[in-house]
Amino acid sequence: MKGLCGNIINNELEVEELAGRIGEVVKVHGSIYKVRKMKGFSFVLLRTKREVMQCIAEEAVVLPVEESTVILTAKVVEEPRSKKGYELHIQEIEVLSEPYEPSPIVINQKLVDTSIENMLDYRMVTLRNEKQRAIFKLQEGICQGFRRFLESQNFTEIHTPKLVQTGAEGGANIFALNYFGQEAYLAQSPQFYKQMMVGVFERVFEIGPVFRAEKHDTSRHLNEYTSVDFEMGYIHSFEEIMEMETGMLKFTLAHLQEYYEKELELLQVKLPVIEEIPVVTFHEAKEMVSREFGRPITDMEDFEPEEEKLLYECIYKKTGSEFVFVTHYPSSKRPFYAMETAGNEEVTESFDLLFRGLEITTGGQRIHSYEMQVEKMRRREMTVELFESYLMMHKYGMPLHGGMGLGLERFTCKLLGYENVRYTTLFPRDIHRLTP
Ligand code: AMO
Repeated sequence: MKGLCGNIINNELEVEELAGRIGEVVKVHGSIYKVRKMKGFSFVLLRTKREVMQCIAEEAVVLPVEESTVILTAKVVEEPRSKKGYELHIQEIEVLSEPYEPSPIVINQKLVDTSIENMLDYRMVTLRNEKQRAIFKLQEGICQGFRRFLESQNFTEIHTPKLVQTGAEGGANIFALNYFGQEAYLAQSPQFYKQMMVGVFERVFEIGPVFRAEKHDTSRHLNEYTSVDFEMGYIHSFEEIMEMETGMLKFTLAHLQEYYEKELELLQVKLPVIEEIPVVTFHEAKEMVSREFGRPITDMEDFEPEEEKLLYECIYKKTGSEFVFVTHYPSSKRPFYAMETAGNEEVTESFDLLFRGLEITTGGQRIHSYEMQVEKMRRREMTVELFESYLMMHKYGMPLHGGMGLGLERFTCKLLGYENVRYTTLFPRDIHRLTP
């Protein structure tokens, strides 16, 4: 143990430091992931923070059971056949802790071969599987990319309340709760607060939990998800938000390529290439899908999930892009804060971003004028008084502004090629699940 001010907390080495230690005897800690007994020796896989290390133990070494946590004393031996160019020859094993009983689910094969329900019931152990945990290491990389990009664009990171008095997004999917005898809700999004903070910092972002009481069991809805939100002032049009998001995605994909190669390789992820993201209006998109696939348009106000997939097919065929911006959504389908298009109140200065056939982002320009906002709320027969504190920012002056919200689990899901957002959620909350 070094002194309290030292920058390391134990004597063991990090895996990254081992390459420069060929021939030395070192100490490393980790969990016994897998033991494979051979003739006269064993292969021992040691699970460390980010890597699974191959080690060799002679027959004389007493091996602890899998999932024991240990400190190995081992010699770093050059081994050209190993990916890392070396392997560890174990000399001694100090056992720090042992499991009470073995996991009922096999976690140390390439895949966790069980149903999604079982996988989630035993999430605390199935996440230890090398591939399962790589999903969330990549998710870290995605957030890191977003954050670094937004910081480079002078956005300030904020943290807004999740216990709120009014819903921001409308609709029935809001969780109500009793707040000391008063009705309160879990925030559906940081919408109101990120807008307020534009009046303070001009450019803000938040990566945090939001709550949606989704009553249906679908592969794309969670009841709690991580929303990546940004909001920026002094814009001229909502297209600037789309540009900023495009920049953020490009930066993040490059970030993953540079710093998360290990996980990309392990999960065999093919990153999409973004040159320019095609843009179509909602109206054009509806007609395109109807024309190309001979489908009658049944709902002129919204997309059906199937239509989003077909739109993706069309756009991909025409342009090679796996992303598409759909703009000018009908006013009736957008929340009350959305800015309507000048001269056409039926549509809004807003967009969705679809990636591989799934909506991953909603964004747009917001109403900044107090009169315009109050007038729109009245048109919608909303109780304006309930939104008094939200409206104060409009009343006391706001710049033209807009922003977007991206569902982290949905983006990760599509990026890694999964079909269900539960695979890319650490501990999903859905209508049937509140544990673990
Ligand atoms: P919206 O409600 O469209 O917009 O949500 C933004 C993005 O969040 C993701 N998302 C979900 N992910 C998982 N489970 C859910 N139940 C779920 N619901 C939504 C989607 C979606 O595109 N305030 C606006 C954003 C803005 O305009 O800035 C908002 O929340 O990826």
